[in-house]
Amino acid sequence: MVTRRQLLAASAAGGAAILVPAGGSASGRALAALDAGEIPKYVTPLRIPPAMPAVATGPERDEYVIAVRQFRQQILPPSWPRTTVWGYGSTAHPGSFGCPAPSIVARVGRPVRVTWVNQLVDDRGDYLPHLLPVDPTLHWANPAGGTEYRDRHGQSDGGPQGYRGPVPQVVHVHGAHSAQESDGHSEAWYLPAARDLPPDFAVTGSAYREFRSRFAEHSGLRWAPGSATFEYANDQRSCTLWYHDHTLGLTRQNVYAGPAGFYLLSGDDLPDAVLPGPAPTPGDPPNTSYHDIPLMIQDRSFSADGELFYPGGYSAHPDGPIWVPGYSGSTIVVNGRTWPSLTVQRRRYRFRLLNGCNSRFLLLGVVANATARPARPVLPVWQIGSDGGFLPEPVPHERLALGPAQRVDAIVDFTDVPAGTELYLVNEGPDGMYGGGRPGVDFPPADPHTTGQVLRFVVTDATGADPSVPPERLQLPSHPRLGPAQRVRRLSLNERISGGSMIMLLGVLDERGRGRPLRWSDPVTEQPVLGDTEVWEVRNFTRHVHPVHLHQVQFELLGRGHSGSAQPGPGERGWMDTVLAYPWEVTRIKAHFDLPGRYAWHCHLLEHEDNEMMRPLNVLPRGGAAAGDGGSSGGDGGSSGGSG
Ligand SMILES: [Cu+2]
Repeated sequence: MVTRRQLLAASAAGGAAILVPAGGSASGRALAALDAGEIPKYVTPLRIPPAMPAVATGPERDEYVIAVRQFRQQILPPSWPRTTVWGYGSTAHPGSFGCPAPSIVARVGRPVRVTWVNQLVDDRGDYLPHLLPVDPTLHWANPAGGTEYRDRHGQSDGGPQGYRGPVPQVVHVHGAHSAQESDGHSEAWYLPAARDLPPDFAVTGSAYREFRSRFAEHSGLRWAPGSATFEYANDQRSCTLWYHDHTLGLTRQNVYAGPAGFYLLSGDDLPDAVLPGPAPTPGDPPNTSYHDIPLMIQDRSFSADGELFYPGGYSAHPDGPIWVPGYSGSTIVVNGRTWPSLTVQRRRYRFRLLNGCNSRFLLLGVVANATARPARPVLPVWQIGSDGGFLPEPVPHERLALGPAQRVDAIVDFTDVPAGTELYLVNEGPDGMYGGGRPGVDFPPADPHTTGQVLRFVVTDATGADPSVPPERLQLPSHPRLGPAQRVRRLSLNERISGGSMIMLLGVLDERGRGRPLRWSDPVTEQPVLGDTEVWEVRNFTRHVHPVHLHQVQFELLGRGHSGSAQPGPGERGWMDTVLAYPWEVTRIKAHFDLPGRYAWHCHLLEHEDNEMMRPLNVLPRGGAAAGDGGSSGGDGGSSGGSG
């Protein structure tokens, strides 16, 4: 009998894009998918996440208490059903919960302390099960395994929704230079402090207790049950970060259910008014107009009743809900609403673009005709920054590539656009997996009538002068580049059949230059020494583009291409925490590791990350020898180009 896993593996092997049709069937509950083509576009204004209210702003730090809760939000247009989601908000401000959550507004050099509380409980304090089907057979948090079998493969009970127990959570601020105990390690999860936790369940992940002790040691503060307190030093450059869940083997569903927000770090950038502003700040009066706007772009599918749809729950197969190798939603959601509209004045706007999709790649442009393909851009998107801060100089893009988890800090200048004009942010990325190349040539672009559209701009006259500097004349702050590397690591991205599925694995290179795939629990190989700078050469042996993310660091891209020596694109010459590794290429990055302890590096296609495409990254104290395979000592390595 051919299992569904084998079918999925076969279609993955055939390079077919996304494998699972939206909508479901069988197992009694026939649930129609909502037809994305019937959802009216541009009928709701863009929601701009406000600033997260702090509970204290003392002389030493800002303090927040932020919970994740379940609530309903109007994501589809008004008169359509509301959607049950999860999202973050301040426990002191019940009205603050949203998808995306309010943005944490932080200053360089001023620490932020957040107590993150898992409040996925109902009114009586009983735990809420997941909104989406959960595959318990992956290597995942597995609370039902008890302390002995947590953070391991679990067992299926054959139910169509899989694991229905209390849901683990742990928050990672993506791109932050965080101490290990505050990084949101995948095995530092915690269940809600619910009344009815089953007594034999593990209530925390296997790393929680160690990190709780470390945090208590230097702060004197002990984490309460159902929570973790993390501190962010903000000792990095001004940049656009974001926060989201990072639970082992469950990140894809935890993020898809909604909880995510921006973490906007500023302070060492440019004098006021050089860049378009303002952005939301705490206590803004209503109707403040903002010219620095974060845009969290996500794809989601819905059932006919307006609830989130993610595949796996309605399988007729006795295996029950299963992991899928990738999923692209049928609608585009920006800041928590499908296809919103933004009225802009004839002036410059700064947009913090984030691809918050699980596995969809975006190729964005600003056009006058929303459905014409190839898209004909009418305004450049001026990129001024990447994940970790400003570029050396502004870069105009007609078509901007944005992989999952990547951010682009951008300026769009509407000054010369006649009032009354309607423009569109469109997407020519694929509706399935991305292997690189050009839309319309190497792959069909996303459906121009649905996922090929993102946001509408309606241009109006300016109500005041625009003091910001035109992007073509902007001088951006410069930052020193990293010094020479002490070590070169040769790493790999690999495909393997496992349990009937094609899965993706990180790994090292063997002595003959072949990929040697490794899983999350294999012996640690990436162990830089504290204070060292390393070059990582990541060879991609798969047919897919993978967004490779390292925790702790912002790195430099040195080169890519077959030998790793092709120059990075102009938009890739700044600091990054997530880099696109193209098929059959070597992606060469350089990073400086200056915090000791246990971290991770992984693919940020969340379906890949959740099924073993993640590896430990342990920074060893100085004095010990750098350990692990795949490394060679000395210099920037044999490949030419890009000493940085
Ligand atoms: Cu991947």
